[in-house]
Amino acid sequence: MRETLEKIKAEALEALSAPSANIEDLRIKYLGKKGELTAVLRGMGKLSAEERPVIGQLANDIRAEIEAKIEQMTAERRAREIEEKLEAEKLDVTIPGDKIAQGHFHPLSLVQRQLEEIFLGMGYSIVEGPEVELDYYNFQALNIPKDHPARDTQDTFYITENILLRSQTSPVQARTMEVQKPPIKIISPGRVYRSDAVDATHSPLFHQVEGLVVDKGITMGDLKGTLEMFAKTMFGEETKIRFRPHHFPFTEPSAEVDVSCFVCGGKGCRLCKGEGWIEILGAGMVHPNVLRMCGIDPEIYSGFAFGMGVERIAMLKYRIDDMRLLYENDVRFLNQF
Ligand code: 2U9
Repeated sequence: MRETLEKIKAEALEALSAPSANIEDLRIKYLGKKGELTAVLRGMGKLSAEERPVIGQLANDIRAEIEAKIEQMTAERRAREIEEKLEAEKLDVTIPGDKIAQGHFHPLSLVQRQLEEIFLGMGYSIVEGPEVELDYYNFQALNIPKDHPARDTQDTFYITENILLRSQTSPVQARTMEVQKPPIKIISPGRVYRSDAVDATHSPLFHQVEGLVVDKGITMGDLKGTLEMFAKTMFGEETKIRFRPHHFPFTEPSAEVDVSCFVCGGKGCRLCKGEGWIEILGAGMVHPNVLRMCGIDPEIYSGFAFGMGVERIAMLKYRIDDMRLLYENDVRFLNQF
């Protein structure tokens, strides 16, 4: 019996030493309930009283040795697995990272945000409204009835006879006056549409920022002070402004407003075409008809309004000579901003 036990031990230890050994199968084979060692122990009844404890001890020692070998092999195998995994997943944190291409604001967004920033700083609120508008708010409430010639210069896209794509952001301000009592101090930035052919200075879709202030005692002086402040912040402290008389149906009196050329300071250069002045916006005192139609009594309140094209300001600021560049999304152009 001793020889059988020694043979089991030798065989088990050798089998467990093989690199490809299935340790669990071998554990069952040698130590399991139906295993070889158990089978030997079952035959111990036939042994003499003297031999039994000796063989019993030997069997226990062999079991302990095989168990120890199993434990050792399992630990070695686990350690090897961890090592292999670490090797396979090796990470060099000192390798320079991959650069992720970073986006940035479009030049039109940059200018629109700068305009918003300036007027927010003067206490204005930003109001937005629908791009698909009623003819009423886009034209009629702004003193441009159905047969008015100003409809030609603001020809837009009609969805039905009375629904259109707004040709200016003024309808947002008309809507605001209807629901809000003065004092009103708002700007309305956004997309507008006109049925213009595309060229270097025209596009059927462009962007405006318009402003409106309505309160008791608002005068042309307030308008001039506001636009002067705006021009100095936008184009530089030395900038001057100039009002030229004009006509808009929704303001009276009305003016086109120029800034002194921020390139030559007024001497005349290529940008200002030798004029020394650059037209940047239109403005005026809100027409009493407009106030009345929007539910505000022109006997009590007065107001001023102004409007400017975001594309025009962006083109001047960044010396862009063709408006189409702003819409083509060519990254060679956009990367410059
Ligand atoms: C209300 C009343 C009056 C907004 C104004 C202008 C003058 C103007 C143009 C500038 C270049 C449009 O983008 S552009 O083609 N705008 O000249 N806009 S006054 O007047 C208003 C607005 C709202 C209720």
